[in-house]
Amino acid sequence: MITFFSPEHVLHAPAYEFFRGDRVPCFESPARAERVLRELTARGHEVRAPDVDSADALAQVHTPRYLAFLANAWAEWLAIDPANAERQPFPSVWPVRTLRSDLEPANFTARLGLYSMDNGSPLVAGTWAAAKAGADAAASAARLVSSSGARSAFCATRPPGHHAGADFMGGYCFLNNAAVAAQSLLAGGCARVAILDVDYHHGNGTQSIFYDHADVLFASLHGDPRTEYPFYLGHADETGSGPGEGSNLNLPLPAGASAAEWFAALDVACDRIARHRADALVVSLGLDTFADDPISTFALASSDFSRLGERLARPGLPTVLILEGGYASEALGVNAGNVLDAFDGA
Ligand code: Q9C
Ligand code: ZN
Repeated sequence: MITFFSPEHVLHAPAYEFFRGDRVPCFESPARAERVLRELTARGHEVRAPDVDSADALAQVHTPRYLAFLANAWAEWLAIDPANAERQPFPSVWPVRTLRSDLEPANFTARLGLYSMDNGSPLVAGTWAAAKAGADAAASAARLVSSSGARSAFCATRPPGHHAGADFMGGYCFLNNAAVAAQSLLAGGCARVAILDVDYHHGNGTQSIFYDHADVLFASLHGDPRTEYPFYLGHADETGSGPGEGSNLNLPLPAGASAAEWFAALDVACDRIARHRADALVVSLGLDTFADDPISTFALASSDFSRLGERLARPGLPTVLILEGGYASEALGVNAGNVLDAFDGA
């Protein structure tokens, strides 16, 4: 299948994030996408630059004031002090319960907190350009499968997207690429879309964006939020709201779950997707379910990613696969390649 890859991803290369109070090198690094690109190229996959502007889809997925903040954030940060060019901004205050989030404070750090769910999403000069190019890749993949008859397309995107909500960043994510793909598929004529999120972490942003939509099913298997990030969403009792009641399926698994448990949950998610009668499938393809992932606790082997690819092809739907997490950089290319090659071969 064709892979969309935006070289601008390298513009998002923050120096550090926080871990237990210390600054540590970012787990979400440019090396991730480069490993995937190298392996897919070696396996003979065609790689294309994005050729669709995601602006229309982004305006459906995110709020105007969040998009404006993200696009201008670095310029505002520099305007405070030119020496900020060498510093990473982090939020330090958030509008939690009882505080107002309807008003935008003038203060930059206060707005950064308003538009963040955590302090784990470092923002740098090129973040907007990299994230926008990733969203363009998602829109490009959606157009390819909805209008050219292609069976599938992959986006080797970073930064990832599934923790980003309508008006907030979080968990290394800024723009919700999977939501952009789903929205683009709807705009391209699909009446019903299913999103399957197989990242280790619950895709809180994607769930929240489509929570009251009947036409978009969100199904996710992930580490139980009682112990795993993002902690505050992803429980089994979250089934959708209003018209979307019944169109959200969470399958939390205990930390340390085996590959057998994981594939059993995958079957449950696929059964639900079959009942949704979707016209297209979006896969949030996190690879942090890998046994050697440095921040996750599931146990998939590289060969299990072939099994996943074969399983994803079974519904027979036009499918957009989008890279989310996965931090064992050395194995990332092989694991992504195994999913795609098994999908193509099924
Ligand atoms: N310092 C995705 O996989 N917590 N995001 C990291 C390590 C946040 C993961 C803790 C994990 C977010 C897209
Ligand atoms: Zn993840």
